[in-house]
Amino acid sequence: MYSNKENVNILTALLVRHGVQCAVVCPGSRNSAIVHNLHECPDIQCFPVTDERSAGFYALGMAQALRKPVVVCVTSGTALLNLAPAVAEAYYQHIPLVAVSADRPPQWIDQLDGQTLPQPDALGRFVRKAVSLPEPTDADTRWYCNRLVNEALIAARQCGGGPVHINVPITEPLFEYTVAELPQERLIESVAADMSPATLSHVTRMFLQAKRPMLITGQPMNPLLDEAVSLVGEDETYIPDFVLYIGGSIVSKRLKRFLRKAKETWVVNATGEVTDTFMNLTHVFQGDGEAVADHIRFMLVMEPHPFVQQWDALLASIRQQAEAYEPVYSEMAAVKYFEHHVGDAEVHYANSSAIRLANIFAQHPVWCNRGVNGIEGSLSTAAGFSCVTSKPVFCVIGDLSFFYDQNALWNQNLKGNLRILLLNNGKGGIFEMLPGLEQSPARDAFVAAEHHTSAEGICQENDIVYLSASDMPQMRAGIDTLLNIESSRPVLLEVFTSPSPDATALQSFFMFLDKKDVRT
Ligand SMILES: Cc1ncc(C[n+]2csc(CCOP(=O)(O)OP(=O)(O)O)c2C)c(N)n1
Ligand SMILES: [Mg+2]
Repeated sequence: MYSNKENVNILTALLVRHGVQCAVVCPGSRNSAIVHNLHECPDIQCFPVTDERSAGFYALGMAQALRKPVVVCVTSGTALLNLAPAVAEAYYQHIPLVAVSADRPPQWIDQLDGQTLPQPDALGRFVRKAVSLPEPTDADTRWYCNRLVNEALIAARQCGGGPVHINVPITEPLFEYTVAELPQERLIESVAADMSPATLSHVTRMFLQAKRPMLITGQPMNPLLDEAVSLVGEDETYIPDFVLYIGGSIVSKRLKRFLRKAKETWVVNATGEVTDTFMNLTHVFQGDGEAVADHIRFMLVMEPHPFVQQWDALLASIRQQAEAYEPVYSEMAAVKYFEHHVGDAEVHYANSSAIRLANIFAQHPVWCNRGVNGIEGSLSTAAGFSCVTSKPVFCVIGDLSFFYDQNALWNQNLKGNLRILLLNNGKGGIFEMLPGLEQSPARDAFVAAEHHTSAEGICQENDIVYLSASDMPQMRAGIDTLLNIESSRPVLLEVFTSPSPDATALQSFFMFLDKKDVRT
């Protein structure tokens, strides 16, 4: 039996019709009618997560894995505000996260009623669309409710996808489950326009005819480009005149500065928005950037371009040097060894040093919350991802990011396919690498939040298999175990390093490259 709240039933029926399969649900009484319905519905699987901030990132990870909209359902009040970080991340990653909040009826807002705040636009600019459903009383309001839900679920998938917010006011009594069937709801379908073949061939021709074209894709990573740009220095022969930028954010500041030297950039993205990252944008095309990139790569195989070849040779040579470089025991040594052995798995990297090291050593696409670069949800995103796949899911993460998001592990749905490589250097090691900051006596204790915490207790509490390593042989053996051990529960390897060898391993790598002068 379903709830007797009509807007909740219309919402549930339309979630099913729009293909939603998974919902992350958070505890609460106001949203219990929605949670009840989602659970009752045979087409939707529910995953409980208590901390809404973590729940939002769980849903983000699931939507990444499934490539479909995923619901996160919260109760009223601050519960909704706790979704903001994940929603902002989803906005910039173009992930169809559907935030569903229960609310009091509008007449009770700002009347000092409990757990109440103005909810309808609370997620502000970080959602593609926000709707607040009526509680239907007649055919007109029923139609309105249906239309609003359709509008929101269409917006979640339009223009490359993005988060939306559906606010659901529910009048008491809340707990009556008397409806046998969900209503037959009208589905409104939206069909996106493709980029025209003429536009595709125009963009491709511009690329191939340019003297020095460069394709920058939207992955969280641009493997080795940071190192390449540092080596190239002022050498004009490497500066592109035409950049084709396929959206997404770029990790390396150095790379961004370098691409600002190009004469012009053309952008292809799903929304058609102006993202003038390199300050030389002249054209924006609305379309599927990855499809354009694939087409250009295909054309380059048939018709190799000397400038692209020059860059490919440089990157291949740096790749060789990266393989040859033997870092001292450090985070870098751990990521290098891990990437050497992980094969083609789903790997989530947290922000800070982890993703920077992935940029050097990973030779496959990786996941990273690079939309807004927050450190707060990486573990939850990987955990959510792991719940909806049977493939192994790895999360490579620094200590501050890990302890911040430890609630991700407080979850009985986790399975043995979640594997965590925790790089514990006792602080935000990244702050060791910011020239000038060492002059501040506040650096270690207050900016980098130095600590002596280990994950062992957290693992014990949450039934996570715990491994640790404090030197090179232990780290290698630990990673071998992390990659291969059979386990029905998640496994975590905590690699203890110190920030100063972590920093020197990276600096020596750049010096090693410089000496080799890998330019051809
Ligand atoms: C929500 C949030 N708060 C603060 C920051 C700023 N910040 C960026 S990196 C970093 C340190 C991360 O430390 P850790 O996870 O230990 O990684 P390490 O730098 O040691 O590799 C911080 C605090 C952020 N990106 N996001
Ligand atoms: Mg750290």
